[in-house]
Amino acid sequence: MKNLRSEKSGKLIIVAYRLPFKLVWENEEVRLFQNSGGLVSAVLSLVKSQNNAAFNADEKIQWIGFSENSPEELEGQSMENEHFQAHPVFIPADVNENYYEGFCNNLLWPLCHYFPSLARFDDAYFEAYQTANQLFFEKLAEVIQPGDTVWVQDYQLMLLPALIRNHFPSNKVGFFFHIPFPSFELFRMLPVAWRKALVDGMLGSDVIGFHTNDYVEYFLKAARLVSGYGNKLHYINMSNRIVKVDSFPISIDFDQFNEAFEDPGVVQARYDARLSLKEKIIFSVDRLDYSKGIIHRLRGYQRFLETYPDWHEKVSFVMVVVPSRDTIEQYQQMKSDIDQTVGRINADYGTISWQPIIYQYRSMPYPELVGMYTASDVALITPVRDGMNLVCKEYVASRQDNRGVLILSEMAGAAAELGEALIINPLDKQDIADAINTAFVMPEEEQMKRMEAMRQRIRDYDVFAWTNDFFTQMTMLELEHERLRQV
Ligand code: GDG
Repeated sequence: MKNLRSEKSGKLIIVAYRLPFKLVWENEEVRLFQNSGGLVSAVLSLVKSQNNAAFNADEKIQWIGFSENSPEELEGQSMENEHFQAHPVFIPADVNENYYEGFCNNLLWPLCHYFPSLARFDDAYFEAYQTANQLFFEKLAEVIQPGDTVWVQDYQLMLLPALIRNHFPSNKVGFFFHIPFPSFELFRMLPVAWRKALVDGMLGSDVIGFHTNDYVEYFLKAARLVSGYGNKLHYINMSNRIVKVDSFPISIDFDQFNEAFEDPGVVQARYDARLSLKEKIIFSVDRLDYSKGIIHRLRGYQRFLETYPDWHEKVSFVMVVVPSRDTIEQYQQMKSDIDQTVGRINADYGTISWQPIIYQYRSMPYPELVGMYTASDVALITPVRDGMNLVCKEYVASRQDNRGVLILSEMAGAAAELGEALIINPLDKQDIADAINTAFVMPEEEQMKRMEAMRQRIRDYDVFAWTNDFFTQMTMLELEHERLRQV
């Protein structure tokens, strides 16, 4: 391909619900402490590689997001570090409650994860969602200049692309949706005006990205049925411009996980785990969320203990659950269901010398996490719905030794890419139980064959390839727009 770099490229502006920085006062100025999230390192790598035409990599990346610090605290402060400039958005507490906890987490999250019975429809939620999207837009309007590229993230900001398009029609806008876009039968449960606002909001973008082709298809159907826009080969023609809708399966920093295998902290954690646990180790880690299928996993493990008694005393299941959204009632209820189920299984099967489940309700430091990934015989990943699921990719990337078996739910976006895993239906206890047994008796050569194939795929399409892919599409679309302007 010809050099796509355009002289006019401006800066890159990312808008996401949360700023990926902690803003902390130090020596009379506010300093940014960067989170080590995947998006941050992916974007940084784009800047470092300097080979993308969508924006000017010499300029600092602008990041707009909600900050828990108060406006007074940050008054008059310029917040930047070597690569980023942060622009906090202040959302009044009452608006944020109806917006983030309400519309986002009590309505969009359950609906998109196929839990319509948990979805709460409240006019105050939608009003707050509009207000909050407008607040993000106002902050963006202070920063944006002609030629800048905006990359909007996720379901908290579905109205933002159209706001940008209406006020700054010539800027490039990308949008990425990190959770499942649901089938139309679910999406249509939203009130007519809301679903139209959400679809039209997203269609303000030039490129709209999802993790899988299914989500792309579902969105295209919603665009057709809700807003009347048909498409040709994933291009939606909006009379004066084109929108490209495509799948970009998010990934991880493969090298980081692969190389961690030999880190002293990881080696120690692996050694400790093997020493203190039984001969077969199963591991899982996720945020506390009903979409992650934690209860289903426990039921599957219970069925495994019931139907495969030969493994009693020989297996340890280490289950890490990271606290999340625990101010919401459903999450508190779920936590207590999990606690009870773990207690019951340990009480029914445990002995003086054997605890079937080792359960931790707190996050794990990184070296221990990779220590567990690399010590375990099985990663048991059973979401009942998951946009992608990065934990399974991290497990595979960590297995430099090509050992271990991934058991993966067919409801995770990652299942579309990781066909060599043992794919299970998380609602089917017996399926989970049989898969655990199959994994335990799987010959080493087969483990290695499956693992190598999955590792190669993630190595080839890591998080840097993902970001690069997205921005290449943005640039190609811009060239197409230029071509159309000339005909
Ligand atoms: C959303 C979508 C999509 C977790 N516990 C610990 C820990 N983690 C890290 C994992 C992984 C990340 O958190 C979780 O990522 P997931 O992708 O599994 O899940 P969500 O948070 O639900 O993310 C999801 C994702 O967005 C990206 O688009 O894949 O479908 O729901 O990186 O390693 N890290 C450490 N200790 C823990 O205890 N150190």
